[in-house]
Amino acid sequence: MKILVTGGAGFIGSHYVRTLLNDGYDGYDGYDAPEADGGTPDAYAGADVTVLDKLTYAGNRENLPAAHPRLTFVRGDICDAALLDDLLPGHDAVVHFAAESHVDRSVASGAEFVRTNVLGTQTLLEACLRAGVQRFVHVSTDEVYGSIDEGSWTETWPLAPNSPYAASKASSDLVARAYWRTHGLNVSITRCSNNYGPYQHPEKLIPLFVTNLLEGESVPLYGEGANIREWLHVDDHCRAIHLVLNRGRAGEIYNVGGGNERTNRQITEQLLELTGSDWSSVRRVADRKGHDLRYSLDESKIRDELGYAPRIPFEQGIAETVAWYRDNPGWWKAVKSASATAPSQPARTQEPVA
Ligand code: NAD
Ligand code: TDX
Repeated sequence: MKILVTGGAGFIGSHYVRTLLNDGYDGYDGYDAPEADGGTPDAYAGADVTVLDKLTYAGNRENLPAAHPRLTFVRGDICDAALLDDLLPGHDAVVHFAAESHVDRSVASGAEFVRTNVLGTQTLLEACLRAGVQRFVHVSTDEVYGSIDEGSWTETWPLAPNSPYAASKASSDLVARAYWRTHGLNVSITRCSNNYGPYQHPEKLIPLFVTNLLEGESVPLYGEGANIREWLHVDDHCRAIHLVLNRGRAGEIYNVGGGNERTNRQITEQLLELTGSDWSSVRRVADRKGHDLRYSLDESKIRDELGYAPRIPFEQGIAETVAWYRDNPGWWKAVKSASATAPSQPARTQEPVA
C-alpha cells in the first residue's frame, strides 16, 4: 500500500505520518471495533508514505524524520496539477490535511485560504480521478457549522461558516463530496474539533500561551475569554482519521469531537497553573472579528458506526503537552523566529528515498 499525505509537515499531518511510520495504528490498539466488524486489521499497516507539502510558514520539515525507508518527502503545492499528475499514480489512498489553517490570518487576508483550501482541494480531487486513486479522506473542521449556543452539531447540520477560513473549509467539503456524488470517487470527510499537542505552531492559542509563559512573556486573551472550544488531543484525531480511512463509508461525513469543552479563560487558568504563572501575565486584548462563541460536536456517528473512542484524558494530555514545549524549546524558538521573518516560498523539490 502507498498513501499520499498532503500537509504532512504541519501539526496534525506530521503527527499522522510519524505514527504511520512507527506502525502506531496496527490493530487499532485502544479502540472497540464494532462486533460486526470483528476488529478488522489495518489495511494500510506498513504502507509507504509520500508527503506532499508546500512548506509554508506552517510547514516544518523537522516535524518528520530526516530519513525513513518508507517516507518520500516532496515539497510542492496541491494547486500544481502537473506535479500531482507526476506524483499520484501508484498511490492507493490520499489523506488530505494541507490547508491554510489559522482563523486570524484569514481575517487579515482570505485569498490564500480560498486558493489552497478550495482550489487546491479541487485540483487534488481531479488529479486523483486521473490517477485512479482508490480512497480519499478529506480532513475538515467543526468550524464549518458556524457557532452554536447550546446543544451539539450532527453531521446533517446546515453549514454556516463565519470566518473566511471556515468558509473555505466548508467550500472544500462540498467540493470533496461532489467528487464522490458525481464521479464516484471514494471520499470520506472528517470534521474535528480543536486539536492540541506537540509540534503545534505557536500562533494557535495553546502553544502561543505556553511558549509565551515559558519565556516569561504575557499572553493575549481575546475579549472576555468566554468563548468555548472542544479540545481533542492530536493523537486521538489522527486515530479517528485512520479509522475513517480504513472503515469509513464513501460520501459520508464523520464528526470527531472529544467532549472537553472549555472556555478560553479556563484554558488560560490551566496553562498559568502548569507553567507556574498567574493572571498578571494575561493581557486582555480586542476580540477577534466575527469570533465564534461556541463549538460542540455530536460524535455518536463515529462512535456507533466505527467504534471510535478518544483515549487521552484532557488533564493528562494538556500536562504532557506543556511538558513537551518545556522540553523542546529549540523547536518552537526556531519556529517563532522564522515565522516572524520568512515569507511563504513555493518550490518543488524531491528528496531521495532513504
Ligand atoms: P497546519 O497549518 O499546522 O499545517 C498545514 C500544512 O499544510 C503545512 O505543513 C503547510 O506547509 C501545508 N500547506 C499549506 N498550503 C499548502 C499547499 N498549497 N500545498 C501543499 N501544502 C500546503 O495545520 P493543522 O493544524 O495541522 O491542520 C491540518 C488540517 O486539519 C487542516 O485541513 C485543518 O483545516 C484541519 N483541522 C485542524 C484543526 C486544528 O485544531 N488545528 C482542527 C480540525 C481540523
Ligand atoms: O492569541 C489568542 N488569544 C485568544 O484568546 C489566540 C491565537 C486565540 N484566542 C482564542 C480564539 C479562540 O476562541 O482562543 C480560541 C482558540 O483559537 P485558535 O487556537 O486560533 O483556534 P480556533 O480559532 O478555535 O481554530 C482552531 O480550531 C479549529 C484551528 O486553528 C483551526 O484550524 C481548526 O479548524
